[in-house]
Amino acid sequence: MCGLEVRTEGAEVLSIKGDEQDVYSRGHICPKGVALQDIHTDKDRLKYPIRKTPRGWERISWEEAFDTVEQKLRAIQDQYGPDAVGLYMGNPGVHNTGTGLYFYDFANALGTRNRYASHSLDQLPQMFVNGEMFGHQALFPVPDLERTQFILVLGANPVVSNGSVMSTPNVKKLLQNIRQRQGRVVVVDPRRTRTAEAADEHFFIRPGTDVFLLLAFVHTLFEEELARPNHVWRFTDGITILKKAVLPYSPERVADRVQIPAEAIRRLVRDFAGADSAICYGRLGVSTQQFGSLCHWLINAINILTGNMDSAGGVMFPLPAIDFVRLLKREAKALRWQSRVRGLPEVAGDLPTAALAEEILTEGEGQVRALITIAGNPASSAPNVARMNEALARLDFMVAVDIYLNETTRHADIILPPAAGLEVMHYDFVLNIVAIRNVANYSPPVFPIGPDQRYDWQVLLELQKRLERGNPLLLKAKHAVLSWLTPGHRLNLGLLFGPYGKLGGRFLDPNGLSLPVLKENPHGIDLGPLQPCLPGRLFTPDKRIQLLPPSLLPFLDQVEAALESDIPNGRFQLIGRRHLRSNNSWMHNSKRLMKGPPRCTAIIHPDDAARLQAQDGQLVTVRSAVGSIQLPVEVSDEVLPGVISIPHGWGHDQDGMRLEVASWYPGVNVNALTDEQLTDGPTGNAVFNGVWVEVELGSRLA
Ligand SMILES: Nc1nc2c(c(=O)[nH]1)N[C@H]1C(S)=C(S)[C@@H](COP(=O)(O)OP(=O)(O)OC[C@H]3O[C@@H](n4cnc5c(=O)[nH]c(N)nc54)[C@H](O)[C@@H]3O)O[C@H]1N2
Ligand SMILES: Nc1nc2c(c(=O)[nH]1)N[C@H]1C(S)=C(S)[C@@H](COP(=O)(O)OP(=O)(O)OC[C@H]3O[C@@H](n4cnc5c(=O)[nH]c(N)nc54)[C@H](O)[C@@H]3O)O[C@H]1N2
Ligand SMILES: [Mo]
Repeated sequence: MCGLEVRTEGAEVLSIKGDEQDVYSRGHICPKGVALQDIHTDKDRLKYPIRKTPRGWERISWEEAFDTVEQKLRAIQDQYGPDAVGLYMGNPGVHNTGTGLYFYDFANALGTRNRYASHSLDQLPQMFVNGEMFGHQALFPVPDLERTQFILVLGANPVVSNGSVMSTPNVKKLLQNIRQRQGRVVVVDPRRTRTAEAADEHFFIRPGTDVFLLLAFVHTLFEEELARPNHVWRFTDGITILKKAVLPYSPERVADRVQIPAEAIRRLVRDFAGADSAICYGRLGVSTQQFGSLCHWLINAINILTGNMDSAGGVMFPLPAIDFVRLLKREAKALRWQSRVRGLPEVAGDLPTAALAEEILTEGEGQVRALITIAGNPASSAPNVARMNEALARLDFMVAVDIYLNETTRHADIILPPAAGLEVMHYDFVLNIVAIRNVANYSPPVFPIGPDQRYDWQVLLELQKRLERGNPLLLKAKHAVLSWLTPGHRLNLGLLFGPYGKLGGRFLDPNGLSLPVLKENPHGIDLGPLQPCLPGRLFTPDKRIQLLPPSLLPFLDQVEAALESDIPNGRFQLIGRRHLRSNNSWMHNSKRLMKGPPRCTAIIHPDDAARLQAQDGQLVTVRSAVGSIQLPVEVSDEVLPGVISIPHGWGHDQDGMRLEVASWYPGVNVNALTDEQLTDGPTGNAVFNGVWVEVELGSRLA
């Protein structure tokens, strides 16, 4: 979402800088923005379709590629039914305007219930709780970072990640501003991250125990009568049952388990409740753990109980220029079907990715026999990659819409590479639903594409035309309309009829938005800070909020059992780590991003290092219930004793990949350790944090 100033000469990039005049990012840029140049010129980036043959990969025409995909996938669906073709959509899908605009039509046309996405490796618990409390999975409460007097950050490192479900450039500056206006920044994390360093206070927490801390937080709000109403209480039900539910969880009871003293928890609650405005914000670290959904539910409850939901300086709901939340209303459902093998739930049309491998590997009716991946790398990003690799290798047919030959796409029979990066236009219609201000910004493509290239939306539309079933005449008419509705038309319609549009919220207003208006404003249009909008924007049928959604109740019993269970002795708990110059698995082919000391290391505390007799740089073996890896150790008191921090997105030494720079710095894949059978109860979301592992010095294999 950073505005960029790209200087070019002919087909060459001269420089990429932050756009000083951008209404949102005001000149901010991170190293990945600059590295767009490397993606653009990367000789390994695919630009035309390739097919796997016994002699290796060979180039084929788009026509031939589409013909083959059509014939193979149709045959499989004819024989085994629509669900036999699986679909996996990865993270860059939401960062590519064309992919986002055409994905849902395509997915619906494919008609499979075996749809998977990277959000079940990420924020699905948050989405599920949004659905249960606010009636729509995509209605995210977003920190009003520019006006708050207090932010409590749990399991997020926004200084490095640029804020997730709080999309904003320059988080560091915004946190500094809070402190400058006498506000407070408090971080709860098993590791002293760069965000923790930028905070007033950092509490180390034992991984996976946030649910206890949050229960104790709510307990204390009630016990010390610190709850404070705002307008949201008028349409909120269940305060009394919540009070009863949290009664057993006093700070004194949970303190040892979370490793934060009871008095510190009580003081934190008092500070938070006493602030003029406050935000309880939790992200990936609390989402991808065993009680992810409960954590996000409690975070919402804390914001509601302290009068910080839908109020300035608290958490608020964006109203983007293209109201993607409203447009997705039809998709905002959950629990309509389950995965075949393990019965994991559907949310918003997707099944959890943790179920994908077994759906491919388990024979019988309803088995996934073919797979389409779009901008996804599950062989790197999903838990238990050994099993994922086994599954992908077993498919009858696989097609990848992707720009690289990597850990996942090497399993494909055909790769359909779309244009990307500087070649495509951009409008953040997805990310604006989680932005800290309402803004609208359109970027034209910097470069035209070559005659042999295709845009992502062209690829998806062509696949839809070839694979959709129904009355041929009706389909012909439908596809003609879809072909006429170019991405530009779609954006323009979304803007025109949107909340600020000339034909929508600002009817006949000459300043109302449309695509031409955005094109005249290359630095973007600021639509102002987030505004209170409840109960109007709720999607619950009765326009009320359930403070304790009934679907979560059964999982509270599991929390009680977990709190009473013993902790294994001498073992470590695994946590993840993001780096400013990495982006999940796919930006490691840029030399400029790969500079510096090795990053794929295991950080452990000096006490643990002493116990293992391990020194900086020595190899350790890390073993879990599903696999083991060897990597160099980094000794630092930035992590809690008993914690081991390993980044994801590495392990680029698999056979059959074509990523030269990445292969010089392969690292190892931490998801060889994570277990796809371990998931968040209500959603089936993957668990990456808090996984128990054993660590020993040396590279002895099990
Ligand atoms: N252990 C552990 N595992 C994790 C995480 C963690 O913290 N720890 N994080 C999780 C999270 S939050 C996420 S979101 C997932 C991500 O999971 P995925 O989305 O499956 O993986 P990515 O690494 O983002 O891979 C993106 C893919 O998109 C391709 N690509 C890049 N740009 C484009 C483009 O413009 N068009 C197309 N068509 N393809 C493109 C890349 O080549 C790559 O194959 O990983 C999850 N996995
Ligand atoms: N530079 C960079 N930026 C990125 C990405 C990237 O790969 N690189 N990925 C993008 C994506 S896909 C996403 S989803 C976002 C994620 O953005 P964030 O949500 O900010 O995620 P992380 O940076 O992984 O931070 C998670 C934090 O949780 C901590 N943690 C781990 N376990 C626990 C626990 O049990 N309790 C608590 N309280 N904390 C815990 C970890 O130590 C870590 O500091 O970042 C996005 N931005
Ligand atoms: Mo993510």
